Amino acid sequence: MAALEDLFASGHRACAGCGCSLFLKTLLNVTGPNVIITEATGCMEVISTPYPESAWKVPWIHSLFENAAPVAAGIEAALKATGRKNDTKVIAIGGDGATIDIGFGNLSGVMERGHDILYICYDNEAYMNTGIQRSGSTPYDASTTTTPAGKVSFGNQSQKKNAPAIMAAHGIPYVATTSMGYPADFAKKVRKALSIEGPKYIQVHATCTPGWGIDSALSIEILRLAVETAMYPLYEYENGEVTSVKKIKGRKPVREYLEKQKRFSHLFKMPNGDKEIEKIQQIADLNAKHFGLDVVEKAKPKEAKAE
Ligand SMILES: Cc1ncc(C[n+]2csc(CCOP(=O)(O)OP(=O)(O)O)c2C)c(N)n1
Ligand code: SF4
Repeated sequence: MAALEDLFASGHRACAGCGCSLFLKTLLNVTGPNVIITEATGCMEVISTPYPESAWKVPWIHSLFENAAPVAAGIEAALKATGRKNDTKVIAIGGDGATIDIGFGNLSGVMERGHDILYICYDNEAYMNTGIQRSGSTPYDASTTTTPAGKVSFGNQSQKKNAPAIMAAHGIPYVATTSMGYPADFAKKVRKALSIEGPKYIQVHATCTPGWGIDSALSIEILRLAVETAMYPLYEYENGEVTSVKKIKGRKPVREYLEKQKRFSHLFKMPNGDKEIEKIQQIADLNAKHFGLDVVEKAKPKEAKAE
């Protein structure tokens, strides 16, 4: 069997252990060549297109920070108007800063107008390209350069914005969360999204090694811990209703996820850090309750007593 050609070429400039570049490579393995990509400025654009080089072997267009969704919508409309839509898929990509903060209004408009595009937000939970500033998707208590942990603060004091729920509230046909800790789950959801006509939104959890302060060799393990602790629940919405969740057998305490990352290391050193970890545990517990994530072991039938 012929080897699959990598449509996202090696030699780009991502850091070792970057979950976001793994996302791009896996995405193109799923889509194949018949795809047009629009991408908001951010780390994944910068590492893949240092002029005059490009890692992209498919049609790819740069857009402004806030504009990836409208540019994709324009391409989709033009393909339809010129009778060239055929099976060509149009995918817009943005980081969480581009998607969940600055491009959120534009994205909402595109979803509302029913364009046949797939929008994928790679969620590394901060503005990494410009130096690890907090975004609306940064988790509670994470230390970033704009929410530094120190004597007066435990780090980011607002909760992660629930962007998938807001996308689902548009009543679009498909919304999903996934994680690069589970590439097969990611591939399955992208395939499903691309088989559906209309606007689709996928949010994929992906590591940033310097931004999270992690050992690059632990990238996948840490992403899996986010799912296994219910810090990053995986689910699908179809037409506004939750239709599937990734269940968790023997949910792990959030400590196991937090302790491997420098962005949370202050919680293990500061007075009252334990109380903050308990608050984060409550966030995970709520996720588990809301989506029914915990696998409940069935009680074993009691053995009949010998007469
Ligand atoms: C309107 C506008 N504001 C700010 C910037 C500067 N800028 C470029 S990339 C970026 C951060 C991108 O963050 P995110 O979307 O989370 O992607 P990441 O870098 O984490 O991959 C910023 C602030 C810009 N290009 N345009
Ligand atoms: S800074 Fe973070 S997001 Fe950017 S290439 Fe490095 S690991 Fe990936």
